Amino acid sequence: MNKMREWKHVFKLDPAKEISSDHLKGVCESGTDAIIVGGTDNITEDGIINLQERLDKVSTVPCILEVSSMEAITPGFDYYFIPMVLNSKEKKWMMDVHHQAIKEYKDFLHYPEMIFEGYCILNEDSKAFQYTNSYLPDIHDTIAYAYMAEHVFHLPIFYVEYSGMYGDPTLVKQVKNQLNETLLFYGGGIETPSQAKEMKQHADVIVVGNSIYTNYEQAIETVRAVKEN
Ligand code: 1GP
Repeated sequence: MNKMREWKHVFKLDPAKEISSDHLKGVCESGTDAIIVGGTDNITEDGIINLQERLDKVSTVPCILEVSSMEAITPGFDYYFIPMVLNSKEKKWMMDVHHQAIKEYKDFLHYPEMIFEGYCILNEDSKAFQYTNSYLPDIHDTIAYAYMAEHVFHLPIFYVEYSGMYGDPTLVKQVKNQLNETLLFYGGGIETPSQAKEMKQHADVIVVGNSIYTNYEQAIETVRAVKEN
């Protein structure tokens, strides 16, 4: 997974949302570095398999399943990203669901394909924030979580998640200053090339999700915006 160190841009597709074949092909051929399949609401195995089959036909970049529920894990992805929600108030979302899954499936798991992410969810209105019963950390809390992701848990990814809302670039900058080994992923509210550029100045990888469905042309332009840097 060393290639991940070269990534700049990732699209995140939601299996519960409709996307036309033309747009799906456009996403795959946009020059993005990888495609994550993930979401919080109405995620079903059928929805994931359907999107995976469509991606298989057109994608030449790595396809990743970001696991939000153990019931909806399907084989055949290049990688599996497993969020550990550092700012959840419940240990369940940081550790217990993972513990249960490993207890049950450890003989079937292939570790190099599984990548654990230290998640810090910073948009109180997002589904993920509410679903995982998170609290809103301030900048000092967030920096300390980044420190823990790298130095305590040795996680390959620290994910600043503003899902649905454009976040604070100065926070992202300060978080980046904390990290040397752990990669910084930023996701949330990126709709324009200039927003993509702004966040990419600090984050190693930017993740563009919802705007694929709301403003496709601009979303595609975010790839070139960060690749030009
Ligand atoms: C969501 O971080 C991603 O998990 C991307 O966020 O959908 O707001 O682009 P948006």
